[in-house]
Amino acid sequence: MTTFETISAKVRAGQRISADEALFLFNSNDLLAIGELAAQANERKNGRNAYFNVNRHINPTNICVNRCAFCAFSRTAGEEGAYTLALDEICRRAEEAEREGATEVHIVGGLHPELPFEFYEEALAAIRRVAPSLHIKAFTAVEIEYFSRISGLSIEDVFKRLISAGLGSMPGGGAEILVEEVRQKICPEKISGARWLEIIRLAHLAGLKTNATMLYGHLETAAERVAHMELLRTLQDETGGFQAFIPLAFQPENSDLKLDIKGTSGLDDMKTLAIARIFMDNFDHIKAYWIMLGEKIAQVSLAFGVNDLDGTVVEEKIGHDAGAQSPQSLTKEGIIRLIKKAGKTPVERDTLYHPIRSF
Ligand code: V47
Ligand code: SF4
Repeated sequence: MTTFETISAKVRAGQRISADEALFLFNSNDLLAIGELAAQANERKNGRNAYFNVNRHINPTNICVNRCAFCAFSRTAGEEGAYTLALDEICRRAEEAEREGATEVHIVGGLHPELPFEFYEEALAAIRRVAPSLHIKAFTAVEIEYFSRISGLSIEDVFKRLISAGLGSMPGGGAEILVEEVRQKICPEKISGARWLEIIRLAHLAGLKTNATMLYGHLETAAERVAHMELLRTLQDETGGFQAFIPLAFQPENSDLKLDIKGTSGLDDMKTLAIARIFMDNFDHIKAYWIMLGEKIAQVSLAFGVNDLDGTVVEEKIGHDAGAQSPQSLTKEGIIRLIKKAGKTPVERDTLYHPIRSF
């Protein structure tokens, strides 16, 4: 019979817990016990260190042919608020980021009906020219699949071309919930969960590190969250190409998902992050994305198994278009203060988790 004690004994012995055991934890309200277990699992991997990076997000366009029901960021071409950045503007933002001490640009956007694949290739090459020290973390598996469709290139060739233009790694977006039944309700136009996993597998085979996200707090069940995490854990066993797992708390404003919810609760956020740490035993990093969680929840999560707070971001659109109440940007000093007050050692990292400096 599953009890908290049997799960706890496994985790303390460094053994993997099953999907049923993870579900047992979701059904428990003993947040402190779950958090303590997650904190131990994290400390074994990361000691007292908590990572952050200095980065800037750039979203080249919000025009998207998909229009996922949960997404308040996307627009149809011609709709009010639709935009596409010119290459010059993308370069200006990257240059400014480098000048202000960023080590990374994080680039994701909508699936634009007219921009050719070469636009994205040129954007990477241009960023590399104007800001050569920046690591370019760009494009979700959903965008990569779209590039293959619009260019007629294979996924492998899309990766080859983007890597030679300057792509350094990939963020973890587009995963949402990988279980098809949920996916059909929240983003029916998007590539399937199986296809998302396949493209990420090909990214790892091409030598790219990626992250993985999970959009939670809409109409998925706890069992579906666990199934999502299990699919990622299985792929990680195979490739080892994932760096961080990032649960993204759903922001409900301005979305077409007509749910009677006001966003996730602090308890659910904390439990989800802690269970992710315990269950995803082959992921080194569990990231609390402070943009969606708010600074306070993100800070407290450092005591519940989290070891990464993402970055300075500078300008955030996806969460804020959906009503996120967090600021657009945190300064490096702000993140350092937040981590220190939580009793951890702030470590600035580069995109690939090489430490740059401890504070
Ligand atoms: O895939 C869209 C999510 C993702 C909403 O890899 C929403 O380091 C909440 O993936 N409420 C894009 N979430 C952002 C993303 C990300 C962010 C930070 C770091 C990394 C990383 C990746 O944003 C989308 C989708 O899952 N999203 N709408 C919403 N209303
Ligand atoms: Fe487009 Fe991505 Fe928004 Fe879906 S989540 S509508 S694919 S920008």
